[in-house]
Amino acid sequence: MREVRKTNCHFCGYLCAFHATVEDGRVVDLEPDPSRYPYDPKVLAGCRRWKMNLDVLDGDDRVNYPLRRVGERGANNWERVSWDEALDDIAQRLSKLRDQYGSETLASMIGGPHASFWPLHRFMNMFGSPNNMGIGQICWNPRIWMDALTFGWTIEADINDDTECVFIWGTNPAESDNSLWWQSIRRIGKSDTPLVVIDPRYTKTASCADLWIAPKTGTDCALALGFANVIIAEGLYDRDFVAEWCHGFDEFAAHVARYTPEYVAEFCGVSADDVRTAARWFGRAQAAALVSGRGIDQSGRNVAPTHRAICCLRAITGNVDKPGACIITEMSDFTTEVELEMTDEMVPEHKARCLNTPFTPLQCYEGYAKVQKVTERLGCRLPTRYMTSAHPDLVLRAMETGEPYPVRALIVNATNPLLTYADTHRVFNALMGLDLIVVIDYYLTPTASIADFVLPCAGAIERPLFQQHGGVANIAYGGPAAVEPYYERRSDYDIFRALGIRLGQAEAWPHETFKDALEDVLARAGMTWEEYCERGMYFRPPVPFKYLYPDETDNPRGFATTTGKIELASEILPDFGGQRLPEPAPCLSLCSDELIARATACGGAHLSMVTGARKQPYNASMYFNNPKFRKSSPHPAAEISPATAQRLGLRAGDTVEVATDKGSARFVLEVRTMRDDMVSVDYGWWHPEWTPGAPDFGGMWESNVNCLTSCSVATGEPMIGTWWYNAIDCVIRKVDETLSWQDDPCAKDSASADKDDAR
Ligand SMILES: Nc1nc2c(c(=O)[nH]1)N[C@H]1C(S)=C(S)[C@@H](COP(=O)(O)OP(=O)(O)OC[C@H]3O[C@@H](n4cnc5c(=O)[nH]c(N)nc54)[C@H](O)[C@@H]3O)O[C@H]1N2
Ligand SMILES: Nc1nc2c(c(=O)[nH]1)N[C@H]1C(S)=C(S)[C@@H](COP(=O)(O)OP(=O)(O)OC[C@H]3O[C@@H](n4cnc5c(=O)[nH]c(N)nc54)[C@H](O)[C@@H]3O)O[C@H]1N2
Ligand code: SF4
Ligand SMILES: [Mo]
Repeated sequence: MREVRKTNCHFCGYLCAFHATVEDGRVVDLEPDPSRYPYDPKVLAGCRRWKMNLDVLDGDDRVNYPLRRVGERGANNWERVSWDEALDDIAQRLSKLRDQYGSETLASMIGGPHASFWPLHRFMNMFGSPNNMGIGQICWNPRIWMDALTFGWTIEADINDDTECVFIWGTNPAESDNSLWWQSIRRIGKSDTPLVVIDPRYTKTASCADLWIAPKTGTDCALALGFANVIIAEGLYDRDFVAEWCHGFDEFAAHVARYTPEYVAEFCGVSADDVRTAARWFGRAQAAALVSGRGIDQSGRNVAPTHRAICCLRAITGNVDKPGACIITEMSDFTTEVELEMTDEMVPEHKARCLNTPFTPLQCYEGYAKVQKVTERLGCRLPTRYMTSAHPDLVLRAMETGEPYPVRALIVNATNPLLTYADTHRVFNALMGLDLIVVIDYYLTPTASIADFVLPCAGAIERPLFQQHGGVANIAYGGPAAVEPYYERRSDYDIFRALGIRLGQAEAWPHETFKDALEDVLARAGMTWEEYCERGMYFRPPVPFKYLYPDETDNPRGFATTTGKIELASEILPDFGGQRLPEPAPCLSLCSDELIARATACGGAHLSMVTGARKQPYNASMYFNNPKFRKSSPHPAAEISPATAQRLGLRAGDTVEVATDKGSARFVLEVRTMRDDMVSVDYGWWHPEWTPGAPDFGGMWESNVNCLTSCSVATGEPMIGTWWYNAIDCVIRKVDETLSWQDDPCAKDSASADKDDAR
């Protein structure tokens, strides 16, 4: 029987809607669905991924059955087991480890927003472990924390016809965002509205800008304070808004007085005139929007001060909760993330085992509780598990040393930490020493190859999708599964429910299926599952100027901060060891004098490094199994400017080694317009076509930039623990070697072909 069903693509966070033609439970065709959000022919025409859906759905490299390790860890010997056998065995081993070491002996790891993570978080809460690690500290939390502490809640940029100036700061949506949003930036670039792009690399986004400012990496805080200096000195700030709604203006003005355009020009390596021009555009606009990204989020110690400085820039110009600038979001009408994860059910003794205390006083349960008291005045609560997620440095130490208690088991859900977490050598060694590793994934990734169990996950098309912004905005999108999971794959929800029930959590899992659970989530908002699937989303746009709403005494309700105003001078950050007023911090040095001397002695250089700048068609460590992509983008690159290439006698196509004291990796040199004092290095590269496991682990040691990075809590941001993926020093030098990437990716080796049967 042939039937057309609704479904979605999930090869990026945009979740485009599709029509799947289904025959006997199998998808035989997939076409864009123009009737549902977020259909746009331009997006689909520019997207190279969606046509992979059919191949991926039944790809011969997918893991289709639960696998249990046989023999040495990482030896790539597996036995196929039934779900009952796998889950019973995992539950039994977890119970035993819990009896022996306590429930905190179980840790978890997540990655980017590939799956709904609340089922894992619920499982961890019920199990009684605070040790969930993730990408929070370096991808989402810093901005959410600083917005919440400055404005009382988080904000979203609101770019529309009212917008008179746009700053795009440390983000390159041309490569990182397939969506309509990038199209809207492109339109701004073509219009009279001034567009400023702040990025040390001349990106495709920068090429649309009226002004490209290329600061030294990691100096953005000073640049933001420089903009504020000009805006205040030239009287371009919003006097009425500041007088009524900002706390600590005089203190802030005195603080930025020293950040003159000339001082900032020197500090950031930019032109003083450009600082003035950009500041004037921002200050004079009736509504100015600013969007920031990874360039700022992954700058270690600078992350909090830079976000704070940006918050202050918005506030002094009155660009908060204003159409065309940014809008303070609202909590979701549907059941919020914080309720779904059920952190309130975790007993205090278990929360007290959180390793972050006292290392990261904001990113921990105590810090969370203090902030909650403040934001709750206007009814808002952040998702607990993301905002308290455990610091990898501390959990790895507990794995390595048993201090302050042994962490012996790990669940890895939708992430490939051997490629994407900092300090690969350390992660690898810590994981190799564990008693139990369970990986839930589609593929035998390098990380899966060292697991005890690999559990096959159902993907988009095989499971319902409900993407929400961690419960900090009133939006969710997605749709239904078109088919039952192929083979024996299961959704993440089903896996955690089944495991939870085996470990005495039955009461926490009343809904038999993910769809039933989501139906209940939506019921709160008065929407049926059918309506949601019909529309492809739930959305209620936030209204502006909410601080003017009357409170119970008929006065304007203000902002959910300690002072009820936007805090230019923060009254709460010092409680967490933070600064009242934002000040830049020095960047991370990971190179010893000996390393630098060795590199320069053979013609190399000591440069600042940024890692992982987004590029199509890949995503982190994904899609390297697509032969077409590999043909068009065949090798991992290290990019330097033409002047630097000339200075070092390097040419495009040369093999270079990039190193820090942590380790080294090799890349193919590319030359592009960017600052002369830096190198930009790709991340995520491995060979899915190679035999998994030892000795090569999918080729992950060759060009893995995370062999060079560090997650040290001591050198990270002191309140949140954000480590550095950008603005790290490194050395680069030419090596005479051909890299494995020149091999044909379609030529699967025979060893891996043999293993296909087991999957
Ligand atoms: N040096 C450096 N490191 C970085 C970054 C950087 O810029 N530089 N960026 C950081 C950032 S921002 C992020 S978000 C992370 C990304 O890090 P990860 O999320 O670890 O990276 P991915 O390669 O996207 O890994 C996703 C894995 O999940 C699997 N997967 C996909 N969907 C699902 C699903 O629905 N369920 C399950 N169970 N598995 C699924 C995929 O097959 C893949 O193996 O990397 C971080 N690490
Ligand atoms: N193709 C593709 N798309 C992706 C992903 C992917 O892996 N591949 N990953 C997804 C994920 S997990 C995320 S978090 C988003 C990230 O999305 P974005 O935040 O847009 O990340 P990038 O595109 O890398 O842009 C970051 C920019 O910051 C610049 N930068 C680096 N250091 C500094 C600095 O010190 N100051 C300033 N001002 N700029 C700096 C870099 O040169 C780079 O151009 O992308 C998502 N989309
Ligand atoms: S834009 Fe993203 S969700 Fe849409 S089709 Fe492309 S990869 Fe899929
Ligand atoms: Mo991310």
